[in-house]
Order: sequence, then structure tokens, then C-alpha cells
Amino acid sequence: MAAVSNNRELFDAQGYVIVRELFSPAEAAAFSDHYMDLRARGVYEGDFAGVDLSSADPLKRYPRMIHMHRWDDVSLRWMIDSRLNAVMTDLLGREPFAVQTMLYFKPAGGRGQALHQDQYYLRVRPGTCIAAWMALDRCDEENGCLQVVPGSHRWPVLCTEKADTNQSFTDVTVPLPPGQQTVPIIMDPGDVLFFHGQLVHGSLPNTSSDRFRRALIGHYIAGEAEQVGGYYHPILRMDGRPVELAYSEGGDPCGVWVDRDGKSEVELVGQEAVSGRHE
Ligand SMILES: O=C(O)CCC(=O)C(=O)O
Repeated sequence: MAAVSNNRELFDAQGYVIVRELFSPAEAAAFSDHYMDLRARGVYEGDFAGVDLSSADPLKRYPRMIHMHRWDDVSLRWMIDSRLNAVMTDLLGREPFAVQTMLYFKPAGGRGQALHQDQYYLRVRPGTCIAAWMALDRCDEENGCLQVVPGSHRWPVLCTEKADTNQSFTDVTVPLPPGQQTVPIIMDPGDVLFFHGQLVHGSLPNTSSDRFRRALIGHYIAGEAEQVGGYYHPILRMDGRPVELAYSEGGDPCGVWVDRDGKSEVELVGQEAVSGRHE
């Protein structure tokens, strides 16, 4: 009898699901070679911090690439791959639209990314976004694997505070209430983690002496969305055709943790102005 997937149940309960070997290890290795080659060949629009081969900061020697699908066919084909589409259609109940690709190299010594929620940046309305995060290397605690807070997808977008930029290359983070903890997501090349736009997630520095922690990431929006932040246009259907949606503005309400009778609850207090791009 064919195995029945319980991906949707897991996704609804915890805000994420890992699909093991959705891509083969050989495919992951080919992607890894492809992006190392692209990185060595030049500088691209949107490189985080720009390439500086003489820098002491490993992230400047291997800056993150963004929106590669706009100029690289390999990235475009991956972003709309039928395997990613099938999983997300199952999770969301309808096909998503594709809005972003990113490649994190995260070499040895590279800083991580402080805890955040993707919906803070994408501002999808109505609904939310979903990420497909594919490991290109073995990802574990030593090389700074992704960390998530299970169940946090039920929280609204939280107001941010200053992050520790010795640990994170981004400068904002979200506070966790007492009792909430991150869990490390251990993955092998070709495994894909799908996670909800409000799931709190991030990563710690790569503390290994010589290992990369490369990841190929796609961001998508649920197909009922009518608006998304300007940085994510043009938007594509999963067959590659463009789809027109409106531009959402910043200034959304955000939540802070308050103590009610010894229990932490989120209260919507204000308006968060965001730069409009996914960091
Ligand atoms: O890969 C990481 O370290 C962080 C990635 C991330 O936060 C994201 O894809 O939204």
C-alpha cells in the first residue's frame, strides 16, 4: 500500500515539516557546485554586504545571494520544481506563488541570523508566506543549522528588538516568552524544510573550523494572497508565468509579550515599519 503523507498534519501542528531527500544528494551536490562557481565568478545585484575577498568577515568573502531566479535559469527551475510545488500544494490546499530565492553559503566562522518571522518582511495579505529551505550540506549545531520555535506560527507578527550583531548578520530579532525554546533542525543534503511565514526561526554562527552550511531557499505566498511587499515583485505562478498582485505597505500592527496571571500572551500594540525586504 502507498505511504500516506502526514506532512499537512505536522505542518498545521508545529508550523514546519521536513521532507527528507526530496532532492537527491547528487542533485544537492550539483547545486552546491553551481553556486560556488557563480560566487567565484562575480558580484550580483543584491549580494548581502558585497564581495570582499580580503575581509576578515567570512560572510563578506561569501555573501548571500538573493533573487537569483531573475538571472539564473538553474535557480528559476529549482524555485518552481514540481516536487516543491506538490508538497506546498498539499500543505496549503492550493498552489503557491513564487516570490524569492536566496543562497546562504555560511562558511566556517560565519555569523548566523537572529530569530525572526518571514511574514514581517513579506507582508502577504491575506494569508502568509511559506519557505522551502533546502540543505546543500549536512546541517547541524556545529555549522549553524536552522533553529525554529515549534508552534510559533500561531503567533502574530511580533515587534522586533535589537539583535546581537556579533552573533547575527541582521540587526533585529524577536523576543521569546519564558518557557519557549528553539529546536535545532538537523538536515542532510537534499532534505527540504517547509515552514510557515510566522514561524520564529533563525540560526547561530557556524562554529566549525572548515565546514560550509550552504542552503538554497525559496519563498512563496499562499495562492489566495492579494498583496505582497514591493521587493517581491514580479511574482510567478509555479509554471513560471507572472501573476499580478498589489503592493502591500508597511506599518502593520505587531505583538509584544505581556504577563496575564502568570501566563505570557501576545498583545498587538503598534505599527512596525519595515524596510520591505527579506533579510
Ligand atoms: O539559513 C539561515 O541561517 C536563515 C535563513 C532564514 O532565516 C530564512 O530563510 O528565512
